[in-house]
Order: sequence, then C-alpha cells, then structure tokens
Amino acid sequence: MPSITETVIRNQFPYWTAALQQPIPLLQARTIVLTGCGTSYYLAQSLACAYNAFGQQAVAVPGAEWARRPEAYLADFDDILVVGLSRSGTTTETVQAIEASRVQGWPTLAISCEPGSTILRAALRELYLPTDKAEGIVMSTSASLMLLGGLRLAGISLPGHVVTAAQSGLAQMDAGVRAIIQGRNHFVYLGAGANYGIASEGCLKLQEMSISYSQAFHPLEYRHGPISLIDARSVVVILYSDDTTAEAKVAADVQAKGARVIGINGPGDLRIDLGISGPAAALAALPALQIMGEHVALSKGINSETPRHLTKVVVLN
Ligand code: F1P
Repeated sequence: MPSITETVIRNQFPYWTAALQQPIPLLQARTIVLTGCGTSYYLAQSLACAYNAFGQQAVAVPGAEWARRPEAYLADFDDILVVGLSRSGTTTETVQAIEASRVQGWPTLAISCEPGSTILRAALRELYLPTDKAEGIVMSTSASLMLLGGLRLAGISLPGHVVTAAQSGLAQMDAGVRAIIQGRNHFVYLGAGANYGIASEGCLKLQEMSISYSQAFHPLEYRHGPISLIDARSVVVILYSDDTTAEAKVAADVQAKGARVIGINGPGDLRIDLGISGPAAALAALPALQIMGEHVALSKGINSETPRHLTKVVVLN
C-alpha cells in the first residue's frame, strides 16, 4: 500500500486547478520581502528570483533572520511589503517575522494553507490556499500551491498546461528513477535563478523522506569544491534553465566522474521534459522531485510518513 505521503503527492493536481482559478490579489510595492522557514523559505527564494526576473524587486530572507536582523538583508525600507509563507501558519520564526514587520509599520501579507491560522491573523492581508487535509509532515501539495499562489500574486501568469506538464514530469520520474538511484547514496540538486530554491526544496524532500545525505547548489558553483565528492555513488539532479549551456557542461563533468544525472528540461541519463519553460517550469518540476523522495525512501525501506526528528510544525519554546 502506498504511504500517505505518496498518495498526497499523486493526488495534488485537482488542488492546482482550483488554485489557478482562485481570485488572487495583486501585490504592489517597490520591494517585496518573502520570508518563511524550511520548504516555505525555499519557495520564497524561488519566488524572489521569479519576481526580479519579472521586474518586481524582491528578496527572500529566512523567517528567523527577518524577525531579528532585517537591516542585514535590506538597506532601504521605503515602500516594502513583507510576505510570509507558512503551510501551518504557526511556525514560530515566520510568525515572528510578520509580527516584527507590523511593529515596524511595514505592510504584510501571509500565505497559508491553514484557514484562520496565527500568521493569517497577524498579517494585514491574507492568501489562504486550501490543500489536501491528508498531507502529513512532508510538505508536497501545499508547497506546490504556495509557489503557484506566490507567482500569481506578482502577476506572473501561468499557462493552463502547467498542470499537465507537472503530471507528465511526475510520470517520467516514476518511469526512470529506480534504475538511476540503484546503488547510489549521495544526492545533489542543482538549479539557477528561480530553480535554485526548487533544487533546495528537492534536496530537503529527499533528506526528510529518505534520510539521505544531500546538498543543493547553483550549477556552476558545484565545480568550485563540492565536485570533489562525486563518484559512482552519486546522483545529480539538474534543473536546467531555459539556456541549458552552463548546466549541460556541469552534467557532462559529473557524469565523467561517475555520477548519474537526472536532467529536468535538459540532458541526463534520465531526461525529463516538462514541455514548459520560465517560472512555470520551476513549479512544474516540484511533483517529480517530491516523488523522487518517495522512490529513494522505498529503495531504503524507509517510511516517508515519519521523517526522523521532524514534526509537522516546528515551534520554538
Ligand atoms: C515549514 C516546515 C517544513 C518542514 C516540516 C515542518 O513549515 O519547517 O519546511 O518540511 O514540514 O514545517 P510551515 O511554516 O510552512 O508550516
């Protein structure tokens, strides 16, 4: 019987369709600060890159950092808007980040999948995205929805076929990943721009779901030291940008050193073509990365419903 984690990953697409149709406010500010923790921070990183590329100045800051030292991340606080992302709406540092922003008089908006949650009540404005109630500790559907909603908040339009692109990515991962991961125990995720946050999220999924050692980098950064770790036990997942030149060089490099490559929208030992580009591709890649975590967990006999040392909400006392 599939785990609840796996079932939720596979059942997420009707929620996407609903979120694509949901009325969403349009954010306006000179600078948008996106903040969150864990998965929600990685989504913030991806969104900040997508916003900047779209012409909307933005920065992503971990919740604990924004709550404690915003001056380390921004010099000009004129006309800013602080957006907090939290599936649960109760993660301590993200709530603190929104509360500290309100104390400063900065406008705030919270994105959450939990109606009436602490963060939605703390922020001036809210975006509530209904998710699958069966979702457990591992964030999957809710992560996809918060990225989707976050892109729409800035006016970045998503083509309707983003849903079929994501479904196809998941199916292609299902079909090919078992052969790739066989005998491998070192995992690397690479992505540039908006794909870097997604690479980090893929890496986090794998750590939580399969208790595997994994790291995420910007593609060319990987050549500056970490590549020393590559051998015949490595799998490198590359989220290709629209210009694949730089990533393709890194792929060839790590393959020559024994790694197997999963290329999303580009070359690899397993090539997954999403049939979509730009920020929509970052979104469409998520379900494939989520299901990869499940495949690695299954290959190691690990139950992805109960990640070690992790709870659904991390609350600091
Ligand atoms: C984010 C988070 C996740 C983590 C786990 C616990 O919470 O830290 O990144 O995987 O599920 O929660 P949230 O603020 O989005 O609820």
